[in-house]
This record gives sequence, C-alpha cells and structure tokens, in this order.
Amino acid sequence: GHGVKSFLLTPEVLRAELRCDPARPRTADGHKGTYGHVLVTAGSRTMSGAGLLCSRAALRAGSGLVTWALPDELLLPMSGAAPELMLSPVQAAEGTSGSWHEDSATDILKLLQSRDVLAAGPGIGRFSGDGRWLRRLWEQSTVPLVLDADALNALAAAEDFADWAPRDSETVLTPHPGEMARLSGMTVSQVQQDRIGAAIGYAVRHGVTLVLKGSRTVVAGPDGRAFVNVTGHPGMATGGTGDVLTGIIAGLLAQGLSGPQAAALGVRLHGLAGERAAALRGHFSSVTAGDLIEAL
Ligand code: NPW
Ligand code: AMP
Ligand code: MG
Repeated sequence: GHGVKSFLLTPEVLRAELRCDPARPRTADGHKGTYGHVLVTAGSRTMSGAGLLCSRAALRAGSGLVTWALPDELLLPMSGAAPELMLSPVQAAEGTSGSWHEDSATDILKLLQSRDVLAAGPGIGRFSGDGRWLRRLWEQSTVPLVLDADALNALAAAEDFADWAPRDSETVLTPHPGEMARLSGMTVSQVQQDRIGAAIGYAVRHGVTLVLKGSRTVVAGPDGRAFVNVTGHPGMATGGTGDVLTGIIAGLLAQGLSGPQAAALGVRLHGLAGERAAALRGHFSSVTAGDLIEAL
C-alpha cells in the first residue's frame, strides 16, 4: 500500500538495505570474548527443552559464550545436556509452576553486568505474576533484548506497558500470530490478513524490531521498513522451532548486529537450516527443532 516499504529478504537486500554481510567474516585473531556473551532466561520444569534449544542455537549462531539462567530445580537435570553451555541457577520456581518474580529479575540483572545480550521467554510458562519482573528487565537492562513466547504473553498482560520507559538498546520481539494477536489486541485472522501492516504498525509505535513468524515471516524495524522472508517450509511447524529462532537472533546480536540485521539474517538462516535439514532427512515432515541447530 501507499508509504509501506517492504522488501523480499534476499542476500542482496540484506547487504544493500540492512548493511549486513550474510557471510559474517570473523577476524583471524578473534577470541571467544570478541563474539559476545548471550544470557538466556528460558525453560521451566515441564519445558526445559525450550531453554536448551534456545541456548544451543545461540552458540550455533556464533556467539562466543552462552549462559543459560535456569530455574534452580533444572540445574542438576540439565547439567551435561550441552557441555558448551554455562548454567546459572536463578530463583525462579514457585512450587511446580516455574513462576518468575521480582527476585528473578534481580538475579538476571546481576548476571547481565557481564553479558552482552538477553534472550527471555521460551518455555517459562504462563505464570500468575503481574509482569513486574519483565518491566524491570525492560527498563533496567542496558543490553540488546530478545523477547519471545511467555515473555510476550507477560508483555501483553501488562496493563501499564504504555508507562514503561523506552529502552536505549535494541529490542527484538518474535511473536507467532497467536502471540501477536495478544500483543496487539487484534484477532489472529486480523493479524494474518495484513501481516506486513501489523508488524510495521507495532514496530514503529513501540520503537522495536518486530518479527511476525509463520509462513513468510515478516521482520519490521522501528524505521517502518519490513522484510519478508522467503526461506523455510511447513515442516518447520513443529515444537521448539521458535525457541531455536530466538537463540539464533540473540547469538547474532551478541556479535554486534543491530536488531533489524540480527532479526532479518536470523530468520533467513533459520529457514535455510530448515531446508538443509529437510534435504538431509529426505522429507520436510520429519524435520525437528534440534535438526535446525545441527543444520546451522
Ligand atoms: P489457535 O489455535 O489458532 O487459536 P501459545 P505455544 C496460535 C513453549 N514450547 N498461525 C494458535 O491459536 C514455548 O516456548 C516449549 C495462527 C495456537 O493454538 C512457550 O513458552 C517446547 N495461529 C510455550 O511452550 C516446545 C497460531 O497460538 C496458539 C500460529 C507455549 O507456546 C514447544 C498456540 O500458541 C514450545 O515452543 C500460526 N502460525 N502459531 C519445549 N520442548 O520445551 C500459533 N498460533 O498458546 O502461545 O503456545 O506457542 O505452544
Ligand atoms: P513457534 O510457533 O514459536 O514455535 O515458531 C515456529 C517457527 O516455525 C517460526 O520460526 C515460524 O516462522 C516457523 N514456521 C511455522 N510454520 C511455518 C510454515 N508453514 N512455513 C514456514 N515456517 C513456518
Ligand atoms: Mg514459540
């Protein structure tokens, strides 16, 4: 429509419009500190896999270091699950619900003093809390932030979101259409009828990078431009693939990409990994989220 700037997300568009080199060269003398340190806050007792997938994907996207801040009851079961990861238990569990509360935010902000990116939300559950923990992370963290899944549900439920202080660092939100409907107050079918408009509207209004997932994922930047992904396939409609995308985007942010760059390159690579995984399996229906990490 008039005034809507949207592009198909090709490597040429990545280079020309987003000044992003898809080859991502590393300098010969770089070390793990050069490539950033991601903090992942994800997972709960019944959804530990979401945290593991997200954290492993951040490593596979090239982050120098990844720490998974996990509910303390998961520390023992998860140790050794991925030896490259560092684990940091936080007081997140209340009973069996895995609720996050204000003390969790205190723990996470402390950990962030020596980390470069925060990815929050996959598998943390629909806790009863009022979202104050998220407001503290939103307002008090000074690193790029990726919010997904239940962090988006907490954002949607926060009645005072309009009063939250704007962030000085990059913010990337990665809703699927159901989460986008909750965030924007639209229905899923309204979102799907104008995916580009919905994504741009939210991104501009809130000054964030908005990744509206699904077939032909839309990446909208706070400057009002949108990029439509062309990679991937319906075999990626399977549990955990979104958690992997969150980790990939966080891993790219850790390496210094901007929100729109990391989101656009991340969704493109995520889809390409899906295509490669399908070729390896022989049929796209058999692709799993873990396969995407292996294919990256
Ligand atoms: P409907 O049915 O159409 O009305 P939820 P979730 C809609 C974790 N996981 N197009 C759709 O609504 C996540 O990280 C953990 C249209 C659907 O019923 C979260 O923390 C895993 N509509 C948590 O689970 C692996 C769409 O939204 C509803 C749509 C819950 O996440 C799995 C479902 O969304 C999972 O990643 C689309 N493309 N996509 C693990 N191994 O630990 C979704 N909807 O209620 O937000 O639940 O996405 O399953
Ligand atoms: P989530 O719903 O959070 O697990 O995320 C699902 C992931 O799979 C997102 O990256 C979607 O873009 C991707 N996906 C889901 N369905 C399709 C589809 N039909 N075609 C391509 N990608 C899809
Ligand atoms: Mg998800």
